[in-house]
Amino acid sequence: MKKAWWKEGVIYQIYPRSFMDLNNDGVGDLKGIISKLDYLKSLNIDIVWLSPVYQSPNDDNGYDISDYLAISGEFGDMNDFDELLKGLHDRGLKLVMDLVVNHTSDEHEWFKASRASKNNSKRDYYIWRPGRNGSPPNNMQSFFGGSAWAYDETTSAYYLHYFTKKQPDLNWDNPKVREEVHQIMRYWLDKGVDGFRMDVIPLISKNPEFLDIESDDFWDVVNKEYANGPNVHKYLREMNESVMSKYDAFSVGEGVGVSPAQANDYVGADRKELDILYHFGHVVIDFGARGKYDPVKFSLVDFKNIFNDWYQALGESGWNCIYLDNHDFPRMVSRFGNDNHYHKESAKLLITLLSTLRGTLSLYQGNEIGMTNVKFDSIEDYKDVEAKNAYNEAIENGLSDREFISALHKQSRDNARTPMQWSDSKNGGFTDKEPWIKINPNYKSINVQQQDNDPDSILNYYRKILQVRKLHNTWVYGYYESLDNDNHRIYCYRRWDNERSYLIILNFSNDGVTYHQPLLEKINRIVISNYPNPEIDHRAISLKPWESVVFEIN
Ligand code: ISL
Ligand code: CA
Repeated sequence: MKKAWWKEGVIYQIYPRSFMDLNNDGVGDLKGIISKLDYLKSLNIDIVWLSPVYQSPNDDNGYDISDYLAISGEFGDMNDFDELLKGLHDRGLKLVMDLVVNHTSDEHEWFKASRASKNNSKRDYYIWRPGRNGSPPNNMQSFFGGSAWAYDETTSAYYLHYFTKKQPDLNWDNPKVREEVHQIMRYWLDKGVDGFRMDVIPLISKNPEFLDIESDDFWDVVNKEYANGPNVHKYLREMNESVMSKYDAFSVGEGVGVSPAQANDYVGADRKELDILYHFGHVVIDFGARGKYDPVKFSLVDFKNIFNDWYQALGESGWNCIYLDNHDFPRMVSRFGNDNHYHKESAKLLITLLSTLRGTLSLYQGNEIGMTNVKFDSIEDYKDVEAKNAYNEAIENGLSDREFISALHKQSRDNARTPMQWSDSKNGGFTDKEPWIKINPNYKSINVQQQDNDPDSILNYYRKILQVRKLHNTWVYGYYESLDNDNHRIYCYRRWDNERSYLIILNFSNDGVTYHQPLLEKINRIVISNYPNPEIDHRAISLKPWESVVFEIN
């Protein structure tokens, strides 16, 4: 396995709106991040991924960009950005920007020109089609509800938008569009940024025929009809050749709609396309045929099988990203742990899992203190356009307000977007003013200040295991094998290379479990555990609820 700094480095994702508000207008800002640089360094992370900070009308919180070369006034200005970049580099940290180029905002100059007339020079920057007898060109749905086509009166035509109406999709078949994107990338790379997280990158190439879609299985449709279009690999190779390969920078693609079998077409070492892919396996594990608000039950065995399959599929060629949540998904401790009785234990267990799987580790702000989902009472408190659209659709379809609000409690993206909980003072120390989205009321007990002072806190465990990980390349590059894969309460696996061997045992249950494992005879030492003094007797370990132990074995 070829070594690289971006394979070993740990990514920490910042959602700037919700990280730290220094000028007290209720919205997080770049100066706020700058004020926390020493904190970031203290976490033992290596790379900061900034969700979009570009100019944007914020229909989708910055994922709708109206100027790729300008900083949003809400967040600060280019001087603040330069100061942030320097502050990170001075501390030996890297910076990755979010590159959102499947679509722009409808307020981008390109789209304003494109929609103005049929014969302007930017018309083909976007995807325009005539209607079919007063209906959209085909039956494709937007990810955020309703048709993926919007009718535009000025030129009596429809434009494609996979996300909101204010996020028109770019036409990547136009070489001028690709060159514009390359220029944007060069601008940021020349400034010194260390890479890009590429938003919905598998969606950029469209099948120009736009036939009607027959299947109604959400993920099947995303895989076959939205992602992995006819020219996606050509465009990524071109991007790599003319931009990325010229810099010591890396790319991590959001692998929406990519199956394990397709993964190495994007990240195989010989492909020269992307460096890392973060797949959707476990983050959509409970999505039903109609998507996230149609949830299905899953078992620990299903969960393990996803990690097993992706490990196999990427093999010794491709490279994975290891994460359990981000700004689009519920909080990991609420979804995969127990955020009630075993909050601390299960949060530490999940961090242990993440730290000991093969791939680049990507952590989200708040993971370090075990931030949880939030339960807002009213749709008014939800800010995400996706949540609001889904709510309206559900109510139209006859669901009650209460029913859908409780679905939002579980699945809303706003679970991950409440302000960072710095202290137990007003608004968690995030702002003095009304925050743009309400803070989770549990900030009084879950916050950085309190955990910083507690040697047994989630925060200090996180710092410690990331420190340990730096000494153990085996956790990054080593082989992986799941043991007793059918066990539905225990996730046990081995990681090894020519030099070292580790055994990881995680109790994913609220029960005490006596677990028999022959490899326990070969224990050399305990590397880290989330309870003091694990109880081992010969070939058995008596695990407490959500106990996790990492052993070095002979
Ligand atoms: O959020 C999702 C499910 O809850 C995903 O389907 C999401 O739409 C998908 O991951 C794409 O996400 C990315 O592109 C979107 C943006 O809203 C997300 O925040 C971004 O991460 C459009 O740019
Ligand atoms: Ca602010």
